[in-house]
Amino acid sequence: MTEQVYPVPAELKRDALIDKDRYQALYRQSVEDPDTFWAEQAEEFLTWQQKWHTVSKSDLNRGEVAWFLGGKLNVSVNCIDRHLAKRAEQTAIIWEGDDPADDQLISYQQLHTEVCRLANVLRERGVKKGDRVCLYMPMIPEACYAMLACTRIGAVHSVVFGGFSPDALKDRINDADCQVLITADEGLRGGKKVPLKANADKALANCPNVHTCLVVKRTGGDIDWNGKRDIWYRDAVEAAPEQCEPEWMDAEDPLFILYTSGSTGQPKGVLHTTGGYLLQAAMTHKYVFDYREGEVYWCTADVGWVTGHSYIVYGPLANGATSLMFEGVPTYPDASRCWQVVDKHGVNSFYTAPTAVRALMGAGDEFVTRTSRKSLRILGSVGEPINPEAWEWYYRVVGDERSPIMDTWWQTETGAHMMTPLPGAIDLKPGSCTVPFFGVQPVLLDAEGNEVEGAGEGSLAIKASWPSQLRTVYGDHQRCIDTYYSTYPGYYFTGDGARRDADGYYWITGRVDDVLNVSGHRMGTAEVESALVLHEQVAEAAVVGYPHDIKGQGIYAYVTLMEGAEPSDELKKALIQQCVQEIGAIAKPDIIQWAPGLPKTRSGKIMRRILRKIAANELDSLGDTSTLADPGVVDDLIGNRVNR
Ligand code: 6R9
Repeated sequence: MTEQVYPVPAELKRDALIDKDRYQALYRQSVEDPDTFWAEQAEEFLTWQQKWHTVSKSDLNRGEVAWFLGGKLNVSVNCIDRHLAKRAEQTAIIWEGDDPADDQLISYQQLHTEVCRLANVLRERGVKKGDRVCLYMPMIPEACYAMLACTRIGAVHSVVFGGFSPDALKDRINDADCQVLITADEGLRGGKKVPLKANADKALANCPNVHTCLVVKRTGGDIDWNGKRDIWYRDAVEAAPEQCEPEWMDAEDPLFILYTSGSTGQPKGVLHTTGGYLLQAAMTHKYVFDYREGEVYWCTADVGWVTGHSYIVYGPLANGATSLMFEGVPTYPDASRCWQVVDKHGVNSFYTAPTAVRALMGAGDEFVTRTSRKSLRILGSVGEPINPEAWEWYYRVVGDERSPIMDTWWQTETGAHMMTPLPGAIDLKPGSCTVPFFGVQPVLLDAEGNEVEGAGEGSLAIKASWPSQLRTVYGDHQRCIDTYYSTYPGYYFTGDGARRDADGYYWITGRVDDVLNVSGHRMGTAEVESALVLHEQVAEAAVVGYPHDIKGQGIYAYVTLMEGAEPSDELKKALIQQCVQEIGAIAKPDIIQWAPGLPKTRSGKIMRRILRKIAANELDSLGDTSTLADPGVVDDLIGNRVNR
């Protein structure tokens, strides 16, 4: 890792919203007197219908967290209505379609009408405060309308990424007991169609409680229709009134559920609530991107992930910003697309994932340098550690050495940025997410659970509650406690490891649990393993990550076949298909190695450490293998490694 320092550019030092002194003063206040600090921010950033009586109340030992108790507000009012007096005609959403000729500008006034009408449709279909609504959507404005329409009437949305399979969708719908699904006929990405309605039909065959499926016509492709359940989105919305009274929500009423992967079993429904989440999403959006009125801001994430929730929809719109939403992929029609979009719409901040940066870097500088990009002011990175080489390229070639890179570390569970530079305040080191945001108190814990002082390395935990913290795992608070609060009592445990240098900068070293990060998508090794063992010829499977040039991590699967089953290329294909079917294309193993045996301890536990080393080709650091039940399997696995 390089330790080169990139100081704050002079211009930003002068006029960024937060400079170094202000960062230090505010940070100090935020940890010494958090209630006063957050109360001031909550007044500044949000519009409340009724003020809170208690700023915060938390007990991390029991995973109990609450902010702004007694306060009442509505998210759609904060993201739309309150901006209308000043910016009814300002663009709220710039939609850029998959096809470069396809785009649309949606003003705050139009957004208001769309959201209110859809909210009325949902109410008419019987959706009430607290009910769950599932969204399985392409990246089209209706995804945004649907999220906000839920918030208008106090319904809890659960967005399922459009790349997930029918099975994965079914599990998520049933776990949250959603009774309404909003989807589209087909999605469009990189010129290819995604059969969303067909997938939804398969899922809904096993979701008996879903009575309504609203369908947006995106491509006009052929789809099946269930007259008792399916309704065309446009028809319904056009017949609905344009005004809709907002439901005033308690600050602690649920806002959304978002499923994410952990180290064991089924994905967890991370639950966020209303006031604290919106506050931290808005505040981080403004300060991390140094957002100024009238600017165009673009986050390339999908709304199916938390980054899309907080930084396409809620943070930017709460700030009255112009948020760009992109339907396509960075390499279609070619690797110049992002920079063409930047020039076309005059984008000022651009926020993406390292995997996209690496893929574009691989395509060559020419795709970038043939565009102007002079509107760009701030760059961002999220989802996984950014390797210094990709960082330098992003900074030098994309940003012309003008735009600082905000490497933002956070999680679905944290709701908003937790460690990140601020453009005018924090000098950068490539590969480091630098320092904590206001109110965030990171600690590194050693194997005994003691806090590491000064420079050092350990498990990354957070010592005090922050407003956008997850409140529970939907329907299973014990699982929330077990996952996040019992490893190190009194702390929130992130699942990441990190190093802190002598300047107090943090460097995320990756997950310390069995969670993979493939192209910035989180996936449990256990999920992929369960998909593999569903195949009748598979006896056992062990999945690990290995370093991958573009994706960050690739999926390496060791598969033990049933007695009598023969390894073959067809079987490999069938196993890959099995993962696509059970989870989605993001879960395709990159490498499958046939493993007659797996390295196990005498108590039968698979020693993943060894499998990770073999997959990474790090054979001199296998460590002690003598405690294995059968040390011989290691030689076999090494001998039959798959070349790449
Ligand atoms: C926002 C998001 C969370 C996990 C997290 C960590 C990794 C995210 C990172 C990063 C290093 C960054 N991660 N941002 N690692 N540097 N800037 O990605 O949420 O999908 O829940 O993933 O991603 O391992 O624990 P989520």
